[in-house]
Amino acid sequence: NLTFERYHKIHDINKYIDYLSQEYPDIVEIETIGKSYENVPLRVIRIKPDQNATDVKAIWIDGGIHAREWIAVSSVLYLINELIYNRDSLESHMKNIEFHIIPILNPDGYKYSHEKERLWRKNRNKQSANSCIGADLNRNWDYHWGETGASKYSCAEIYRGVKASSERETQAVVQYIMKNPNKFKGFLTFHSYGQYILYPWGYAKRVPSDHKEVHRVGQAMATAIKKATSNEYTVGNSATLLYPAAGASDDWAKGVAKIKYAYTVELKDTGKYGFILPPSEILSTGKEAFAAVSTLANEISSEK
Ligand code: 0X9
Ligand code: ZN
Repeated sequence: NLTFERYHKIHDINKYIDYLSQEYPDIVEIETIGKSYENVPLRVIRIKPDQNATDVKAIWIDGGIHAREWIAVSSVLYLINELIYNRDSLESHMKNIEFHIIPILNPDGYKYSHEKERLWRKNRNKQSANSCIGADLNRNWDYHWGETGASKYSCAEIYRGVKASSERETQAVVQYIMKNPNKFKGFLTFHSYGQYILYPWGYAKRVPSDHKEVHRVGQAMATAIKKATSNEYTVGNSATLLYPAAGASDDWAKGVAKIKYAYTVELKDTGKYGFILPPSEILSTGKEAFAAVSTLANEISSEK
């Protein structure tokens, strides 16, 4: 089992995931959906719905697309743990939801942030001999790619990559979701920090036509978080609340895969520790992530 008292390296996370799939083969399934630039397998953990569930709907969850945001990884691991071990106490309507979860979408960057540079953000792609390393995986998605808030310079922290979907990590997710886009009703990507629940669009200060419902569900997630830990999360349109940034995964999920409820959740904190959130915050932040996920699952399962 995994402790939530410290941040873990990829090797230990993989052992934990292997253990889960061996111990709970009826509930947990693992699929390798591709490889990172440095050939690390990208593994999706599927948590299956109740055996006799009808009208099954899927939710996508990822963490660790940005290397230094360790709390996103630990929170996704925490919620996997909850979904498996507290299965019996989950609200009944959650039982027709199938979760597709990837705790570390950017394993190369994650490793680098552990071993070399704590505040590394991008992946580790060596674009070419005379360029800087790494593309920002959250500027690489094929929806309004390369517009505002993304850079064409390889040395920039928000480098968009050579073209839309140029990175293997992006490609793996795109391929996986696009095999069956209609079954996904929710998309949650965990980041840090700021305590925000953000929804599209992020490429411009513009909202989709269904933004009222999307906002309401976002607000319900924030209310559940508040109930769980008394922390405040602010809900709103990404470009307006934060800044315009094109090519992020949430915009792709909504714009291309047509997943109605797509959110970026910026976890703790609001700036005191920022990316270097102390391990003592892992458990409570995990609870916040789980509160958000169960609220979204409930909303989605009761929607026609
Ligand atoms: O800039 C980002 O990629 C995200 N913030 S972070 O500090 N974790 O890097 C926010 C992305 C919000 N979504 C869109 N702009 N579409
Ligand atoms: Zn981020």
